[in-house]
Amino acid sequence: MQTSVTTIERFILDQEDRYPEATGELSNLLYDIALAAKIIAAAIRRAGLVNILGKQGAQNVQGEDQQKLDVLANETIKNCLKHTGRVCVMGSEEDEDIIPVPPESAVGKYAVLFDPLDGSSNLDVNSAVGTIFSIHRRVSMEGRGTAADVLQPGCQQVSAGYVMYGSSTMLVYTTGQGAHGFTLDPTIGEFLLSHERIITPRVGKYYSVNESNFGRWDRGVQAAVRGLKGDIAEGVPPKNSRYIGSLVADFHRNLIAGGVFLYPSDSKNPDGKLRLLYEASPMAFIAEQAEGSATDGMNRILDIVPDRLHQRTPLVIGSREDVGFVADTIRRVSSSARVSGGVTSPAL
Ligand code: AHM
Ligand code: MG
Repeated sequence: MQTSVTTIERFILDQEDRYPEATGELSNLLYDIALAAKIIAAAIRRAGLVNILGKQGAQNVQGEDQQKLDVLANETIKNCLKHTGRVCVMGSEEDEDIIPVPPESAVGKYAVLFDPLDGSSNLDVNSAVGTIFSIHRRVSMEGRGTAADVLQPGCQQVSAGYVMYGSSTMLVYTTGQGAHGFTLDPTIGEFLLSHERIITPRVGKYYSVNESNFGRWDRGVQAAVRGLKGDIAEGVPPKNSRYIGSLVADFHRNLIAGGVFLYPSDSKNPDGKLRLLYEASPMAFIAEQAEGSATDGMNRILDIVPDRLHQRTPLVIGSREDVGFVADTIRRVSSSARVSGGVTSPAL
């Protein structure tokens, strides 16, 4: 039996000790999120046994069916954060508008954005789902939080992370000092350090994309995906395909094993499908901290200045050289299509 372990609490405190000016508020906020993750993980484990799987009967603001666990996860995170005095405003995939903390609560200095249960269409088939979060320091000067506090570019994040509810529950986070992973030990209810300072391979084994959209992509994206398969002369050595349809699980696998995930725009989703503020940006922060990269095809994801809460973006993320190959191919094919009068979109 191992007697020396590093809990997430101890790890966060050790990191904070390097900053004499730190007040501990961010560390406590990260514990609040870890607590919410444990509650959600427990609910997901029980989901097959009690009748909480399935649709809630409502649609969320994106027009998608809400699953009961989506609702539970969303409420759990809000309840774990709103009375702590550490948060001024929240933004969730499941809520149309920003969520300032209630009037009776103390107002804190952080804005938190989250996708409470990403990939939830996988729940009914017992596959991995996740929670994604992004933390910004408030920029509004007084009162409860405002839209300006959540509408900040990803490069201003003070922390970001995700929780993957898979065969085990893992939490990966960064505060800008590397990306670190913790695995939940269900017997003691603690997240224990299992992946310190994750570095993703520069070139990956896998490419991950929903290829059923192939006919809806522009020629640049089609060429890039053919290139990843090793099907074109200018391509890379052939990669294996892996796609679950759960961003957290697809991203996590590629982060550890190396690979590139892409969700480009297509004729049905001209701005892409994934959300900038609580899906792409936090994952991009983790990817860069692990020496990977993330782009929308033209711009670094972390540089995009948002103008609305549920803004979507094309996303190419993962191993640095693979992301570069995809972006270069799209730009090259798109510009040659423009020269020859072909129709193609400027970004992914
Ligand atoms: P969700 O937040 O409603 O679950 O949607 C986001 C999910 C991502 O996890 C995943 O990468 C993507 O949608 C899969 O989309 P598709 O089924 O079109 O491949
Ligand atoms: Mg999502």
